[in-house]
Amino acid sequence: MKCARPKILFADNKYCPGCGHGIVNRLIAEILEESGDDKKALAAFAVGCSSWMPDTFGVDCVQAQHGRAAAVACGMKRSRPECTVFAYQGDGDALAIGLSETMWAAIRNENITVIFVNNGNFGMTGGQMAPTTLAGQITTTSPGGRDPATTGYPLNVIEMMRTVDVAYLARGALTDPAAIRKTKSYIGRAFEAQRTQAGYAFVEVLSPCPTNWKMTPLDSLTHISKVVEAVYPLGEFADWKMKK
Ligand SMILES: Cc1ncc(C[n+]2csc(CCOP(=O)(O)OP(=O)(O)O)c2C)c(N)n1
Ligand code: SF4
Repeated sequence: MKCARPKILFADNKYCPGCGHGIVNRLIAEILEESGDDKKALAAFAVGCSSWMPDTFGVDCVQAQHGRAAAVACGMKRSRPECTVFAYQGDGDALAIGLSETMWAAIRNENITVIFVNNGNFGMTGGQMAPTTLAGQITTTSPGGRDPATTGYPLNVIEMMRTVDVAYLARGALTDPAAIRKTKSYIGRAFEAQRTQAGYAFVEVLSPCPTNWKMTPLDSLTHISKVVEAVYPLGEFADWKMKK
């Protein structure tokens, strides 16, 4: 059975075969279309492989400077509160150059939705070490494996955000259809938080980068479920509805 592509995705994506970005793009498109928010969606796209998004994802958008997508999304939402605003960022973008903007949007509990794609490296520029790179992981800038003694430990940004008052935090994966469905439900809840004015919502998605990991797409998914999820556990970590 061929599933109809959401209309908002007006062209085939440009990511490498087996990349997780294409799946996450599709989930966001489905959620926006199913909720009717596609008519009033505004996006702040990041620098990185997500910079391909404006070529295929049909919403009004700003291509933010490196690391600044959350700040741009805050400005969009404050000036156009009737719109559904989301930032879409990779881990290098959101946690290396953009950690300050990422955290301050959360600390202010801005009423935006942030979708954060964690593939453990700087994908677009050739697989350099990112804040999320696992201890011992080989990248082009950690050829002997990441050494926490000199570069620190992998950054769990959801744990940082749990220390401030935000509406919604979740981490999903794309390892099989059940995981993809769960991730879709997390992204849906993150947009629901914005619709109900609950405040800041952040969904991290553990995503394969087979090209830079130098693995097959299938091995990349196994690597996430066997290795990456032990460092970045899946689940919901804050939920505004539970606070009431
Ligand atoms: C100020 C600035 N510094 C560096 C770059 C180069 N640059 C472009 S994409 C990128 C990496 C993005 O990696 P990530 O956010 O993890 O996204 P991915 O490509 O993995 O999806 C870098 C460093 C840039 N464009 N601007
Ligand atoms: S380099 Fe990695 S993150 Fe970028 S499109 Fe290719 S597989 Fe995806």
